Amino acid sequence: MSDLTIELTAPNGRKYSQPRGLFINNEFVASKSGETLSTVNPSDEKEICTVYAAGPEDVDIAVAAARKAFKDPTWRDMDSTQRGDLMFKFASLIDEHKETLATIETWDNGKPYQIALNHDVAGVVDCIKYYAGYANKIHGQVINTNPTKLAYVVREPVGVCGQIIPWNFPLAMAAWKIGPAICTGNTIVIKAAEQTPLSILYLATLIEKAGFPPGVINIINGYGRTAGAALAQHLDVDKIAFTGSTATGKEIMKMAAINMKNITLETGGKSPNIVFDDCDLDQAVKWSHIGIMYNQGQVCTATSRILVQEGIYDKFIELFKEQVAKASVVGDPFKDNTFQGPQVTKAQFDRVLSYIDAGKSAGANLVAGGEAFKDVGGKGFFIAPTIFTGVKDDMKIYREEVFGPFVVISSFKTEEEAIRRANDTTYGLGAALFTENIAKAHRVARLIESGMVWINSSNDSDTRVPFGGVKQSGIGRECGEAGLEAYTNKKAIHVNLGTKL
Ligand code: TXE
Repeated sequence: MSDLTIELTAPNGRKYSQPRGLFINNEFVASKSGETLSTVNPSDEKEICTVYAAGPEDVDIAVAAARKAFKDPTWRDMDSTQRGDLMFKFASLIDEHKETLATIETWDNGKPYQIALNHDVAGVVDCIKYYAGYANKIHGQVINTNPTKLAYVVREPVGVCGQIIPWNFPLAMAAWKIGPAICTGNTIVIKAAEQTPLSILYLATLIEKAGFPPGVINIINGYGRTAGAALAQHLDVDKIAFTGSTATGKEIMKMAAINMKNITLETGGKSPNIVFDDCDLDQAVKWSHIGIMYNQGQVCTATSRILVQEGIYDKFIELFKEQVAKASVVGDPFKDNTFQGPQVTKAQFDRVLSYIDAGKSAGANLVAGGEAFKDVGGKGFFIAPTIFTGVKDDMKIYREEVFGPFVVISSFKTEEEAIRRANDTTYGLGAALFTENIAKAHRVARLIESGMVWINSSNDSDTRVPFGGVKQSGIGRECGEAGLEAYTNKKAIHVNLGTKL
């Protein structure tokens, strides 16, 4: 057996072949330098395996493969319905392999298996199918100018797209990038996060089976500062799509400037959740819990700042605390009733603990959690769901993204104050609001500075609906028809039908 595959048995007993190579030209290959990276099970802190890590020379090879495929008539001139068919086939293969994909996702990332299966992988199938349907519906335009001129617009693929994804939803973030790029006829080099390299390599095994020509979808693992930076700076990459931290997003913007790449960024957030005193309190409590604690709190749109109107502040805290104690079942992510698994890595675990320390030393009131959760065999990066109340707007824990099961709550008096404080952030990704007053709901939604607003709900996302932020939460949109924008260029063609000089 070559070292490009390893036979593994996951903690739930599932046996499968794990690819370890870089997926370039429909083949798994070793990195040129032989460098590897190690990935760890966050539930027990043991290494799962190592995979090959791309360096700049591997990025060159992957980009060259993508460029060759982009120019090759097999892909360039493929009938758009056929391109859609390949994507539908890919979606069915993902569905057939969903248990293995979800197993790997849970093992490598720590997210509960039931969620990995029924949300993450189901969402991947949904997304690829959605964009498959778009493949033969990308239309241009004819613009009426005058009788002796014909002006029409064709939508063309951008070219070779570099895509850099994070570790919180490894497969789902891959799908959000692959779907719109491929249905519009681009070719891609996608780099997974070094913390979660495994599921995407298994996904790669389905690409050739689906019938994609070599070089259309290339998948590499590697570190951000080497492989990611090489992709962002590459002169033969036409577009960069990135999901990750705001700080890295800014670095990517600078690197992408080298050849003025088209860029889309989806970065961090500190999304507010405004709970008015005329809300359905029971529902507000339940959605507020999901809004921050889902996926171990590792969600860019997590509604991590709860602002509660003063008349219901004490009651909300009492009920919210009860809800967290009841619904945030922390434990082995392979157990069916687990809601919260470990944080993805030791670094993220330490980061959350450091914010817990910051909250305590700033004098915020700790009402739940505030420490590591040790009841899962004494191992793993588990954090007790943490609630701070009485949090002041200038505290670090109120202003910075924590990315864990960690929420801050404070009270407000008026609608005007709630809007002002909700917007008092450099971020602008999501915002939730709870009220039974329909006019107030829409009035506030309009004034919130964010890419998404949830009324009487939190953190809904749907492949068909645009997703993205304003301010320092990003540039551009993913999902929905809007997600196609960044993957096509509009070419204007002017035809002279008889204007003589
Ligand atoms: O993110 P990075 P990290 C936030 C969250 C988290 C913090 C740090 O607050 O705690 O970011 O996480 C690649 N050139 N989010 O350090 O660095 C990297 O390899 C090119 C929010 O993991 O942004 C990975 O593939 N690429 C977020 C990806 O960028 C680089 C999800 C994300 O890593 C690079 C994740 C470089 N110089 C973290 N440096 C969200 N919006 O959902 C890193 N990368």
